[in-house]
Amino acid sequence: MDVQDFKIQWFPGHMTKARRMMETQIKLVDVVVEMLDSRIPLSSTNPMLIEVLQNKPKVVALNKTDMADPAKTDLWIQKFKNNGLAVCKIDCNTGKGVKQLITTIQEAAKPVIDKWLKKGVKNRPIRVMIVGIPNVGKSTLINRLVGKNKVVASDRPGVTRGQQWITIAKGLELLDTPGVLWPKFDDPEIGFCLAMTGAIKEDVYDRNDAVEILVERLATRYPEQLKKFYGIDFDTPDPIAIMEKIGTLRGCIKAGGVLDLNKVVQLVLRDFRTARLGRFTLDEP
Ligand SMILES: Nc1nc2c(ncn2[C@@H]2O[C@H](COP(=O)(O)OP(=O)(O)OP(=O)(O)O)[C@@H](O)[C@H]2O)c(=O)[nH]1
Ligand SMILES: [Mg+2]
Repeated sequence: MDVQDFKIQWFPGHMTKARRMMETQIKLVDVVVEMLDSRIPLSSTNPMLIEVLQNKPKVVALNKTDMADPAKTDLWIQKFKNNGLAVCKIDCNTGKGVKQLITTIQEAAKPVIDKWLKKGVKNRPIRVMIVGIPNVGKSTLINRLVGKNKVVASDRPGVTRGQQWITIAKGLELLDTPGVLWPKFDDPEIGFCLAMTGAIKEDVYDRNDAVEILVERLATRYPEQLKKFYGIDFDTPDPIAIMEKIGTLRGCIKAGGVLDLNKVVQLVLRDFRTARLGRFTLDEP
């Protein structure tokens, strides 16, 4: 299975609605935080946002750093900085980096605040809109900042539907938005990365195809981790042979002693998505 043959049956209507809502709200916003998944900093960047966000100051937040390859995350951070972007690495599950993110947002808002001060406007809260692909952790960040479960966050794409402003401490107001994808992926690689990290619902792509590509990729880039975690050995990154080995060891066998490929696929996907298998970055910096 070549990643260039990987297909996604697309496009959910509520995303168009979400985009329109963003276009309306952007007028009220001082700073935009684009949350990316640090396992796929490139594939999780929404090319559509450039038009929608106009020239608002932007801060990039690389989330889920606890699940990504730390060395690659640092390379990505450097790359974003080289491109002149304000960028922070965060982990919303533990709150690591969140303080630094707030500081960076305040710095990005400084020109706007100075303009207000000239007009005599004091103590106006900074309005921040959080945007990003589905399931990247936008609602989790807001809950962490407010210190309670103000908005619903859950491990499924498409949880947030409406938009709501939430006041947090330090003179900030945050707007949670529904995760947005774009109508067409220029490269099947992007669809693959979004599918594997959980931004796309499973009913629009072939899970077995996707995991075959994933296993081949991990076996090529991170062979030692794969070998160690499953207690297997291999010389070439042949995904089917590797999945057979995993299946045999883990008892994914159907009646008659045949390999239950669906079960292996489910297992590998779970181990990958929970990061028990290891910390991986799918997009190369
Ligand atoms: N490991 C890890 N998990 C995270 C992190 N941030 C969020 N999550 C998990 O990711 C899942 C999705 O989080 P949400 O906050 O609902 O994502 P969202 O971006 O609001 O998703 P939509 O509303 O569907 O667009 C949840 O299971 C979170 O617990 C993180 O930094 N690390
Ligand atoms: Mg949400």
